[in-house]
Amino acid sequence: MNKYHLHLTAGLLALALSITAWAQSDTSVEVKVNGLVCAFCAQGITSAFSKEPATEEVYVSLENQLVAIALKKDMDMDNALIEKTLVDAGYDVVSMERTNRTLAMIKDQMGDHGSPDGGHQPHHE
Ligand SMILES: [Cu+2]
Repeated sequence: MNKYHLHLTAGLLALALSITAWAQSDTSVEVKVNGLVCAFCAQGITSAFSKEPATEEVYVSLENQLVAIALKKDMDMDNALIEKTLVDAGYDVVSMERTNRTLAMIKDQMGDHGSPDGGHQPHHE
């Protein structure tokens, strides 16, 4: 009887934990952009998003033309605001995806080996 009760408690706890995880807001927003060329692009985008209160961390992959924004816990950022920030900075938004992946997971998947050097075109005024 005692043993059975323990198992039931563990089961309920697992269920409660999975519901909590499901109810959580998105972890990151991954945005594919056009026009990312050099490290200055990455810096500009990083600082633009760093001004937003919901931003935890920003990761820019030049190789993959990807901007990933990690959101603070229980905070969110409008898709429209993300798009506007990028468009205002001079980049086109190709696609936007909300995921539960952390920036570390995204970085791992990108397999970026440092930022590409040279080839810096004068696209900044
Ligand atoms: Cu640039």
